[in-house]
Amino acid sequence: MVNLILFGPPGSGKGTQSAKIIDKYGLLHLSTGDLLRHEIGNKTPLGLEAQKFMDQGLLVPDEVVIGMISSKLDANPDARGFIFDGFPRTTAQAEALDKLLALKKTAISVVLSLEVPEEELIKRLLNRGLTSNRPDDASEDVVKARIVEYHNKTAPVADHYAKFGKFKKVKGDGTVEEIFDLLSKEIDELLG
Ligand code: B4P
Repeated sequence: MVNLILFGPPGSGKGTQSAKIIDKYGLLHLSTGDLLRHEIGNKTPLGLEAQKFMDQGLLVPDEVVIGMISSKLDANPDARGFIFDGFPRTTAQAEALDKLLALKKTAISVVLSLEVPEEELIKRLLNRGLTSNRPDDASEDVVKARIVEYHNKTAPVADHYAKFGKFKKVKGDGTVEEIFDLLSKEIDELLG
């Protein structure tokens, strides 16, 4: 079983590349951003709670996203492997994920980190904001708040996995296909 984390700051292309990876490798895609937007779209209590944080560019509380991921893992016992997109985003989430996977007698195989210059991230997100209707892409202030959250809370997740030799950086600026080729090489190596 192969379990990947696609890691990187907001706008680094995690969602874009995940879509291509699931097509090629048949892994199950778990994107906390997509799951949260689904809850918001259905106006569930969880969604209404999450929206307050997301609209300000802040991370949603750990217990909310950990609970969502735990349910998805339980609901898919026969998956060949998972690609975690946008999760874990804090060290507490990473520790919880390690425990959840250990209960299923598996573990993270590798964390692939998309490295993109900050000015390119801001450009991509504001550009998506022109058409996406996503409040968290709509203004430069909120986009910058997301990048600050990333540096303060998410970047330390890299150290958590580097300790186990599972953290790899991949160049994340270039065309979508160029980046996908680099990611595919890493995954092919893993699959042997
Ligand atoms: P996410 O939905 O995870 O989204 P993201 O970080 O904005 O983007 P991603 O890196 O996937 O970029 P994408 O491919 O879309 O998070 C949204 C919010 O949800 C968070 O801020 C937080 O509030 C909440 N949340 C989610 N998970 C959480 C967690 N675990 N804990 C707490 N809170 C959580 O690409 C972005 C844009 O760039 C697109 O327009 C794309 O077309 C473009 N693009 C992609 N690759 C490109 C390339 N190579 N060249 C040019 N443009 C490119």
